[in-house]
Amino acid sequence: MARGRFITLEGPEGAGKSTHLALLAERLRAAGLRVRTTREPGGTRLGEAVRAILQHDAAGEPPLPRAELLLFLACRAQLMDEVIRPALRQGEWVLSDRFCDSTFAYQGYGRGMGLGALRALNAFATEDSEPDLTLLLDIPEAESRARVSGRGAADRFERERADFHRRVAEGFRNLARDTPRIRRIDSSGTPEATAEAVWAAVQPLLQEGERP
Ligand code: Z5A
Repeated sequence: MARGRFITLEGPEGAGKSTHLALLAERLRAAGLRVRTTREPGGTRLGEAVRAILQHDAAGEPPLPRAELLLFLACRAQLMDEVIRPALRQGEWVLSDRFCDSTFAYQGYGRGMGLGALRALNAFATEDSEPDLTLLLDIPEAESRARVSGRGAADRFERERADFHRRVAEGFRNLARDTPRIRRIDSSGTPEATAEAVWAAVQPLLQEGERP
């Protein structure tokens, strides 16, 4: 059985990751593929429990930056072994709302942790697995703020200062520039325009699958 493909969607808050993950999953299913969707942090019982700690201080105190990093990586290790690797082995396509590049952007560029150490720790958590393709949905900071404002209580990341979000957004762009598997997609237009750009970006993977 052919191995499935692993695609991640990344970007600042409100960039449209959840929206486009759902649209892409629908389109791939219509093309006859079996598709599994997941998210980080989350996607497993452990991951969803830790998500509440990471985003909403469910433990009763905010995690320190190193603890925060290790919690994200613990979620990733669990998700990798429990969901992603088995699905790929079964020939499914896996779409994840955030993955390792969020660690590099938020904990690396945002919190100022060294990228070398983050890459090594991420490799340990994933046992050296990487996405086949990463779609970076990019929007200007003002647009990101506008999309997330007015949708209820802000989570721990949404409450971060503007300069944190600026470093994260810049970090994502640097990662896209330096990493061949990352495709940057302008997500500031209509959802339809972004969906078409996403679909165009996955074509090489689909065509690979058609080769004998
Ligand atoms: N984090 C981390 O620090 N380190 C890590 O390693 C990982 C994560 C894995 C998880 O939040 C937090 O964890 C995240 C980083 C950190 N915090 N932040 N910030 P999340 O991923 O669950 O939350 P989010 O990024 O804030 O998700 P979101 O706000 O739901 O954004 P989204 O999924 O990208 O957007 P959306 O829900 O699809 O769309 C947002 C709205 O925009 C929606 O109302 C749409 O109708 C609207 N909109 C307008 N135009 C468009 C277009 N063109 N396309 C799509 N949507 C559009």
